[in-house]
Amino acid sequence: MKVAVVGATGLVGSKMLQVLTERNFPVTELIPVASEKSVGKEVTFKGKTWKVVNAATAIAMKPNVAIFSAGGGTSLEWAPKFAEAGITVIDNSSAWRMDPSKKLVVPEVNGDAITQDDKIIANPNCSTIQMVLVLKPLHEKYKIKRVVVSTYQSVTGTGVKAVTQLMNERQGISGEMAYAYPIDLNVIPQIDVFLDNGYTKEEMKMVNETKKIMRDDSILVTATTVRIPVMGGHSESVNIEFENEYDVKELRGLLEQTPGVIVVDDPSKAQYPMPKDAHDKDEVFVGRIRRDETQPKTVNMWIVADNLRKGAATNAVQIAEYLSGKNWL
Ligand code: 2RA
Repeated sequence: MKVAVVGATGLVGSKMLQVLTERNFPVTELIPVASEKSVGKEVTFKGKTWKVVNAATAIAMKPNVAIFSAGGGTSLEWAPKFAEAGITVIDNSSAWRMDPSKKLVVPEVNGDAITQDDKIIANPNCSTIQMVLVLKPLHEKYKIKRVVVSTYQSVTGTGVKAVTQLMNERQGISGEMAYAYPIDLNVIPQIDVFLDNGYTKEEMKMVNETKKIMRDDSILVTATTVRIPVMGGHSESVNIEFENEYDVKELRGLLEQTPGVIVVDDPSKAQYPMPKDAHDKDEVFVGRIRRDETQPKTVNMWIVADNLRKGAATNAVQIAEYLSGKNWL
């Protein structure tokens, strides 16, 4: 299969190449795509080097699938051109996520929503993906009324520039800033821009994308998203109120049986998920599962995942695997 990776030289793009290799996706030809300033550079994949091309050249090379991770502007401009040429696009930007004519997919949750006619498929936001994977079995069993989530997000979610800012600060080097404030020894309660309602775009992504992926607008979500000086993954403190009564042991058992979810939850041994353990793993880790004693039918938990993997590259490659399994590529 010919696979184009648009934004191949970025953080998520490089992770995409790693995940395609690890999961043995049947790539016979890689088409790395990047902006004009990277055209002609070489990318190593499966022991071979592949020349970076621009988007127009990539379309002419007729890949079976194009995985985009190059920002919303590039996706808005180029995804429709790939799709018109009959190339299926899996898009990691926010450009198409809330477009009612596009599917927003976490394969384990709503892979069945995809049809052969879907030519642009949106990959959700990282912080939403790891949360809905855990919410899905709980909603099916207990019906979720309301979710209150606070995130602790890794600098890798911002990109290379933010990782460099953190590393520079650690070494006392002054350099380009990805954030308006220092991130080392700090916490920034702003991810993306503020909207008129006082929430950030990242927070509203968690609200709106959750409803769309779970195919249930009745689920209430309120979010506070925060950047912390961490690299391995995003963490989330999640409070979930159900319509129906639940049992903690049964709920834990449900999550233990959920594909893609690993329960790490043994307070007696100080066992709980942490970004340093989730780093470079494809699964979503959940722990600190405990009853909210202030309110009936409500549970608290802690969810951690590598935002560049299940939160981005792995989920996109899983969508490609789903399409390939159906012979739709
Ligand atoms: C972040 N959610 O962590 C973004 C990345 N898509 O900033």
